[in-house]
Amino acid sequence: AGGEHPLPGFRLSAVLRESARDKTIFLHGKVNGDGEATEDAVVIMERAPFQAESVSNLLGNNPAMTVQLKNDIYGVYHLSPPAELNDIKTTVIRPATEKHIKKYLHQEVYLIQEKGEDYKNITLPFIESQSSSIQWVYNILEKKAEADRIVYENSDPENGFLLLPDFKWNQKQVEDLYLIAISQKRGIKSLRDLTADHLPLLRNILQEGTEAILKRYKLQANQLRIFLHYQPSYYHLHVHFTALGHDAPGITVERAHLLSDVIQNLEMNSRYYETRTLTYALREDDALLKCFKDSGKC
Ligand code: M7G
Repeated sequence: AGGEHPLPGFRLSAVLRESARDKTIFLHGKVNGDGEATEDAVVIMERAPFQAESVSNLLGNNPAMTVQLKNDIYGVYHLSPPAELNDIKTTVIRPATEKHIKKYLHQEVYLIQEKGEDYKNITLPFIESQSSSIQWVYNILEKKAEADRIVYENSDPENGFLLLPDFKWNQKQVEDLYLIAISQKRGIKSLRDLTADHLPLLRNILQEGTEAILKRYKLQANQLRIFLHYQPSYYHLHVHFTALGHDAPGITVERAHLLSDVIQNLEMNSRYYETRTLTYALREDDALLKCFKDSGKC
């Protein structure tokens, strides 16, 4: 739709969020779709992290530096970087759903204490009523998308997984390394579905995933933060691998569950995640929060 350009005729509707510290901006816009139609798009722009090698090459080549301030031993300069150092990573979601747009909008958040029975009575019916698509996951598993990005594959249909770069990572430097392992088996929605039956799968992800990352990126297992989200955004089991030194988004205590802890908990009690209360935050406009407020009328 709308020709070759990813954002034909982009018009800004709203700035959803921006962060001077993270050098990111999240936009909601309209683009031209088929014919007269317009489509919603979410665009995420972020300045790429520096790579020591390219900046040291640049500085070694006497680049033009315009002085902004000079005082004693302190100087601040403006340096126009060459194109390859001026990369703006741009993520486009199109057509974006209402949910995508809301995901990036700043909102008040509230904690939920979800008991095992709340999951069955409130959360599960809610998840099942949502049409949120995980087609992108199936595309990866079926090698219809991102096949050239796969870092490691265990093709066992029960206990296998695919490991590939998360789309949050530009793969240029390991400082902000971010990969995801996606279970070959379908139908495991989230942490809540895990039992001791899934231990072989989880151990494979931990063991083989860390080995593959060591081989390819030279980061050791003890330099990685390996975790699951609860709630996730996409209900097909996947595990996040991030560089420990990187403050990746989504690593807050109320959302991230270390894979090694998950494995141990299931070793101790197969029904651990079926029965225990799980705490997580929901945004003010999240329909699931409303379900909890209406005490289960979902
Ligand atoms: P999550 O815990 O379900 O939700 O993780 P989150 O997005 O709120 O963290 C899904 C993970 O998959 C995230 O880290 C996303 O950045 C990543 N991801 C999402 N999509 C749609 C894609 C995609 O199309 N390709 C790849 N490689 N990663 C994706």
